[in-house]
Amino acid sequence: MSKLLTALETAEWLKERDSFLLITHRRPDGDTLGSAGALTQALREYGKTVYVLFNKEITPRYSKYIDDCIAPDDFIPDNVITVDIASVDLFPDNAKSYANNISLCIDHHGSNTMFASNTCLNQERASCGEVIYDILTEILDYTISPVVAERLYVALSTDTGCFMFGNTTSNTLRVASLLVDAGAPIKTLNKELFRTKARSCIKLEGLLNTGLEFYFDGKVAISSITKAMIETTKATEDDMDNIAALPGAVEGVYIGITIREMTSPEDCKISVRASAPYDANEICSKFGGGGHKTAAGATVQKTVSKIKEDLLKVLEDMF
Ligand SMILES: [Mn+2]
Repeated sequence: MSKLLTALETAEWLKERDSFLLITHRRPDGDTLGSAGALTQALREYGKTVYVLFNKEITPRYSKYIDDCIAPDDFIPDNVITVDIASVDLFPDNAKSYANNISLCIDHHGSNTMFASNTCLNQERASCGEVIYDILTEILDYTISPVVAERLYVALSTDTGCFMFGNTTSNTLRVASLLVDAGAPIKTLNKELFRTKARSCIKLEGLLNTGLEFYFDGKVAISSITKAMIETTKATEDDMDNIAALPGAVEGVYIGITIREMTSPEDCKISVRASAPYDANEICSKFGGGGHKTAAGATVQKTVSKIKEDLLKVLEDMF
């Protein structure tokens, strides 16, 4: 059984201990990396030894927020902490050996499986970065530095689509404004993260826009990304960072679904974005995945066309 800790108890827990290794999730996003980079920096400023386990899927977009945190190969931690990870299935391969030995899990996913000895979970928070913020502000003799503010802003802003997704709360905006006061350079960050796209990204989006399929009176849009499309456009992981939001951006669409071929035609990732009354987590749980009401995902060992068939059957029951 995992022990649930409040933000205050987590702050105390961290103060009493030292020598931490942080783990980020597979296909790391701005939230897991920004959270890990911020917590590492803050605890180092507080005098602790902290590193982040190397994650081979870190993309150039986020590397600058995490590069100075990466653990040397010979680092043996006393405490292993996960950030923004709902279950051990989301561990990168090189983190699997720690799976039964996680001292603390810091997360905001309602689907968290309580795999750690201690868990600081707040599913009211839009991002793990906000949970980290809650914890850091409970360390009374610590003040958030500009570097920590910048990294937390990366976490908050990316998990909320620059504060535009339905998960954004007054708390998200309040914390963001406090991060601006603490020195987060929002002009640069917003331009880099939300108003700049590589040419390869624009090309892939062009293909996906053309290929969009609509169902149930246009309430559902499905986008399929094949390996061939990725190869012809030379799209990178970075380019596809926010691609799951694309079908949901069409007028009248309540459920936007992206099916992407991963390592082989029979290895696909489904990403679902939904707005009320529909529930993305409910849809993805039918495929062994999960997440939030507004955004969820699953990995399925079937072809794109078979998954589409299965999805339409699940959706039929909802419409
Ligand atoms: Mn997150």
